[in-house]
Amino acid sequence: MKSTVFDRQAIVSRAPISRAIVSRALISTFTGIALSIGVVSFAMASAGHGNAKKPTIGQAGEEAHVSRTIEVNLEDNYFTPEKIEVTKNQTVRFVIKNTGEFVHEFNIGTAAMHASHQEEMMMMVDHGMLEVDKINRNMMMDMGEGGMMSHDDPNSVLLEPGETAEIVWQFPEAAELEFACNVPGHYDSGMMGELTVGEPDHDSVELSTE
Ligand SMILES: [Cu+2]
Repeated sequence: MKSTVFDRQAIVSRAPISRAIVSRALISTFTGIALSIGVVSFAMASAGHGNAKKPTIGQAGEEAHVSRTIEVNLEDNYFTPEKIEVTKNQTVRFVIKNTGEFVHEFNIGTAAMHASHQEEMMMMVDHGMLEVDKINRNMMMDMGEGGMMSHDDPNSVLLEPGETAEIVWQFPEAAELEFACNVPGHYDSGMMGELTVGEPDHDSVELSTE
């Protein structure tokens, strides 16, 4: 389908900042607080996962099978759109833009996966790899702590302000998933949304994400 045509140049170039500076400062302060609270709360969040059957979140899809493109903006600290509905067996291209002032993540997973990834992200902060508005990518590979000190899982991207990335993802089964930002403090302040993988007969979901 050619109906969704993107202006590539517009996507790549940094989006204009439109929100008030005053509210920025407030958000900044709040995130600082949330970040320190995050240290305490993520350990609790990780304590309770284990026995539920894991839905299959899917896998990296092939470019040739993309039938749908969804644009996702990462803002401070929420997503636009707030929820996403896709169809079983669909291969979706997510075009992800960080239009906020902070580092944000787009991650496809279950609630339990996000809880556990939040611990890894907290360690990245502890090791100085992740700052509020900066990713020190050169530090990611050489930490030697069980190989979890890189951020290269195919189901997620971590972006600095102004950066853009794409994920092509195939959803093999109906499931209730979540897309989330696991930067410490962000998930808890609301930076997550429902990602519903529906059965294919619901043709109308094709048009519902805008
Ligand atoms: Cu975030």
